[in-house]
Amino acid sequence: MQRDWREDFSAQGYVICKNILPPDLIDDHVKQVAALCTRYGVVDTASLAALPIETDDQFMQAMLDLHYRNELARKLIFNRIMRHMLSELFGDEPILSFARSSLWEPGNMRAHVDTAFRSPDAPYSVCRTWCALEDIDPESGRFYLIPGSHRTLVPRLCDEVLEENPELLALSQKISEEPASWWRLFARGWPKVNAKVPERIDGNAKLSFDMKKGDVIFFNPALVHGTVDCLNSNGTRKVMICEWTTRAAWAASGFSRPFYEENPAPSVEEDKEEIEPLIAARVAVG
Ligand SMILES: O=C(O)CCC(=O)C(=O)O
Ligand SMILES: [Fe+2]
Repeated sequence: MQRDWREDFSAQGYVICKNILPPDLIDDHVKQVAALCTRYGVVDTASLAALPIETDDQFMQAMLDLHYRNELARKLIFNRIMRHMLSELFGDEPILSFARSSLWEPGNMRAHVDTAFRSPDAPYSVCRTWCALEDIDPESGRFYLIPGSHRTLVPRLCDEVLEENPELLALSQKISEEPASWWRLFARGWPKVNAKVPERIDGNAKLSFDMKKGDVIFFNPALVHGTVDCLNSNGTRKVMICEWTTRAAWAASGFSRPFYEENPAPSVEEDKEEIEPLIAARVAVG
């Protein structure tokens, strides 16, 4: 029998699902993203880097809004396979925390974690998807991750941060009677954990992937990841990044803005027969 992809996700912290986003939808979405970029005068890496900080903030807000509100973008984001896998991971309907696309942004991102003191399990329920919107040119800076680091390195760094910061330790001890404490612990503790990451990783353990248009990496944001240095700053790098959670986790987070979910939500049971064979055929077991 084929291994359950959820076991891989749990042990390695990620799973790659090949070819799940339809190319025609991707093309239409990329056109809309390109039109938005043009409106802000962003036509390549250099013009993106040259945006004044206030314009850059407005540009980012407009980019997030496009993903929240545009029907076409939502069709792409709320892909049935993607939703089904997230439902299975969370044991609950996924909602979108945010999504954004970029066309040029060279990764050049040092090793980091996107979260600490949180996981894909309830009550935190957090997962990210890194979606290739084109065949990614290796020279543009591939995404890499360190398999298993969410289980090995990162819990150790979290323990160190608790030891070094008694106020965070006190927060962590309050979580069982005061569930909202996890959000405070995350907000204050994550930057401290993150600061330790680059010096503590084994650079040889970085694993990067040949990502083709429509492929998606699902990853635990507590897994160490980053981007390989970009060698060609004239190339494109078309990527959509989404963060997912659940309604319950969102409510606990104290975020004031509304969250986004597809409506009506298909039932997981209804989807099961049709979608599970599609997932089994597409998951690349690493
Ligand atoms: O752009 C990249 O490849 C890095 C993305 C990243 O760090 C993330 O999705 O959390
Ligand atoms: Fe990240």
